[in-house]
Amino acid sequence: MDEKKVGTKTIRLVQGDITEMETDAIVNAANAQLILGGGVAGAIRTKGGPSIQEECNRIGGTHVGGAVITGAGNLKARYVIHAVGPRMGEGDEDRKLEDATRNSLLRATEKSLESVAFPAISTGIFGFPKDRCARIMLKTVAEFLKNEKTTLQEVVFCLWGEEDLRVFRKALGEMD
Ligand code: AR6
Repeated sequence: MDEKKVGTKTIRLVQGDITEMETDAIVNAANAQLILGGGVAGAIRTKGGPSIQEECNRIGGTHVGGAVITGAGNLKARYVIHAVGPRMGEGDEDRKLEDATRNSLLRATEKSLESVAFPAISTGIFGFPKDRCARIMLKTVAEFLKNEKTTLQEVVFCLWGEEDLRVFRKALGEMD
């Protein structure tokens, strides 16, 4: 199952490179210093150009679980939402991942955006298990779309590999 309706809104799963997404915003898997390193952040830095890091530098940083929004430079999306997921082993990881997801949805709503694409936050360099990430992020998004007043109509999960897509598909299928 690659799509789930939450009322009139949609959660969708796709496989691919998040920097190619044409959603209003894409979410970066960021660190608290907002220094764009490897993985998703590296792809955003390379394809988006220097303005995104420059804007991050002006913001300076945010807490783990936080999310800040910048322009998207040369990317197809209009905004990048930099969500700081937990590093595995630092403690309280599930709650921090939930917060990072929820804060991203709040930033998108504040800008009246209709669509946003997420990567599997924390599951690369930060070492968070993918199945646990899928359950937490999908549940947080579904509850947000169901309960909060939001302009968002579609939330996409853009998964890098086929195996990641399978893991998210399974978690989406197991949701109430
Ligand atoms: N599109 C979609 N997903 C991707 C892409 C892409 N282009 N590239 C990687 N992934 P990661 P983290 C997947 O490491 O674990 C950076 O240095 C990847 O397979 O990007 O939150 C930052 O600056 C994995 O499943 O993020 C931070 O310091 C998922 O995206 C730190 O890494 C997240 O992997 C953040 O680490």
